[in-house]
Amino acid sequence: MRDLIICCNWLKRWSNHGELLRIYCRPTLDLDLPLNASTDSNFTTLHAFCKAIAFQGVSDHSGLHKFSVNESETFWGALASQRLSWISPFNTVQNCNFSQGKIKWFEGGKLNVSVNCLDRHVHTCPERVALIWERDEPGTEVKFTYRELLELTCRLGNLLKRLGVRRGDCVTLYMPSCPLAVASMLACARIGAVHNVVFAGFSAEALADRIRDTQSSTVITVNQGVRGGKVIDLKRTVDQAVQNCPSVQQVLVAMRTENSVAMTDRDVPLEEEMMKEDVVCEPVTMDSEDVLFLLYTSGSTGKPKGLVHTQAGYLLYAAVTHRYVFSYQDGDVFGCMADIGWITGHSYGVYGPLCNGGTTVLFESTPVYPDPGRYWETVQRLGISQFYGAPTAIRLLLKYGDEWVQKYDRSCLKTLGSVGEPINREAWEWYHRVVGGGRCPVIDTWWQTETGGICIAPRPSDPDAEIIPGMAMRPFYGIKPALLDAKVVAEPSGAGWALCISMAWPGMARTIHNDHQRFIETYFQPYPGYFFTGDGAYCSKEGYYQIVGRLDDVINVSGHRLGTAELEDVVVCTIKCVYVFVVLKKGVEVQEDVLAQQLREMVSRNIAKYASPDYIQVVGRLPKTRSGKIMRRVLRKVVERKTDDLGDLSTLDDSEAVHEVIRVCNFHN
Ligand code: 6R9
Repeated sequence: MRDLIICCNWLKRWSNHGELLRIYCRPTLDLDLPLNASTDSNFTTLHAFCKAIAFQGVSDHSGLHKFSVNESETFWGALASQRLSWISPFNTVQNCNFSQGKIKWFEGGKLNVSVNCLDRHVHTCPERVALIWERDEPGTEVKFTYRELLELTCRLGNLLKRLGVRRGDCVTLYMPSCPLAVASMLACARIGAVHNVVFAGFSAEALADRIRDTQSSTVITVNQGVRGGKVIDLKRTVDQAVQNCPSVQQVLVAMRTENSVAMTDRDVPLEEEMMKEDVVCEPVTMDSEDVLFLLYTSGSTGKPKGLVHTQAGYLLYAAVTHRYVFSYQDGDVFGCMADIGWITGHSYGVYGPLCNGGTTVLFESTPVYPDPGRYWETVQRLGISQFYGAPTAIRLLLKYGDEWVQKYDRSCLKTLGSVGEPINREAWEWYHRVVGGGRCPVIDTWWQTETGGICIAPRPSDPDAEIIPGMAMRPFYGIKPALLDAKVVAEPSGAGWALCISMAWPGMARTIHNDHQRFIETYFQPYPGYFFTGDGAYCSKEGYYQIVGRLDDVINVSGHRLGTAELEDVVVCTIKCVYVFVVLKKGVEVQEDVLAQQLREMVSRNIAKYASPDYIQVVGRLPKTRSGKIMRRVLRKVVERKTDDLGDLSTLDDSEAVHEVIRVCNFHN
């Protein structure tokens, strides 16, 4: 059914309180818009939306995409008024100016994010499961309904208020993915505080840097974390960190394990104090552009950037992308494997699914604990419908072979998502063929902490539209990418063009905490009039995007710029001139010179002779960030012998991996 059908007596129906207005715009978008006539002052926007769609004859994905960028205000205005619950409606849809780095959406609107994620679902479906906490120990998951999560959030909100946390204050969380962490995020949102989640694997110094930058007076943590069967003393790390953070007045400590920890005067036993609080906590009325959270991300130089996201635009964008990119339906179980310490955990572990009234999985473990079948055993046991993981994990698991996947029933899976890095062809094919049994679309989603939500992905689109392995494919509604390269060469080569976005969207970051100038310089000055992503990309003549990787991972070989993803697709890893690092599959033994010969031939054949590797180095593992991205800029410094200038390593997962690479490189050269 390609024609637009607007379910027709909508004009008659819209005034019925709570009535659903359905706009069927098959096969791409199926908007269920709950209309509330008494509060809907934006009816005119919606009216314009319907008229415009009908008038423009939108009948497929590309038509709707065009509409969303040409009529961006109408598009986002209608979605915002209908998909969020407002305390008072907004006056303007957007007010943005890239050259000033000014990004404002839905000004004048008032709402509370926790009400949008909890209360409104408690009214309609209190016993629906909101969270499934997939604890480290398989088979011990704990479920929380919307009613329970609201109660937990309210108790925590009241506790924070009792401890003196006020609207606008920043609370730092250093916790693993767990219901108390989600409730803490939502409790901040409820009382108007700002949360700053720091991945609970960062060092005491990295944590201290982030606490100091935010001037948090309150930190929330757990006594110990449990991951991959190992116990990690998180409270001890917090103790070390706060020694150098004079702003911190109190540390709330939840008990993840039964082991007691030393408590000081500053420490507050979280569960005990929380249970003294009421299960009702009045939500604070927030402006659309008040800050919701800060999240730090490292740059290749300088100190980490605290990106700022605000209330309405972020929430709307997370919810809409969650629903349409993954085709999330009521009753589905959404399995985002990312930790809440990353933007992926924020947008698709917490805010997107909860805003949509969905059921979301909080995964505490690792892909290989207690064995490499963990993900698929979890899929079977929890009935996960959408599995959202990272290429680094997929590459790791494929090394162990297909049996670990095939042991488990994956018939509940509908969609497989990928995020964080380019997914090379081998991993893509394995994910599709073995994990999804050839049945589930693989959705490679490109986005960043800065973008707040997914910007390029194969879906939504016509359900039978093609998906090309290794390509993120199509811009999301309201996203208008531009490929520019005014700087280095006129023609794209190797690394592709600089991927920019030419107009604002609701989910984008608003500034860098305490450094608006850096925000402007980093994102808006390199290409005036555009948001610069820092990534390189190609676009095919069909308009499909392929992300090549960070432009700072680009290498220049004999005057040719080479992108890392392209080489990696052939051999799976590279560095300057070209220096290839190879990690062998488990149990594989090969003679290194034979391997080197084969790899050189493969690259010459599949890319070009000039790209053929000069050095090939087998290593046990690669330096990666804690979210699994290979730190190529660090590899480059190692082979350039600049090991005393490795840049910001605060996101490095395991510094031993760098030392190992340094050792083998020195040994061989
Ligand atoms: C969501 C997230 C952002 C950087 C981004 C890019 C890389 C993310 C990707 C991808 C190729 C994809 N990236 N998704 N590269 N294909 N599907 O990862 O945010 O941690 O801020 O990293 O990750 O280089 O610029 P963040």
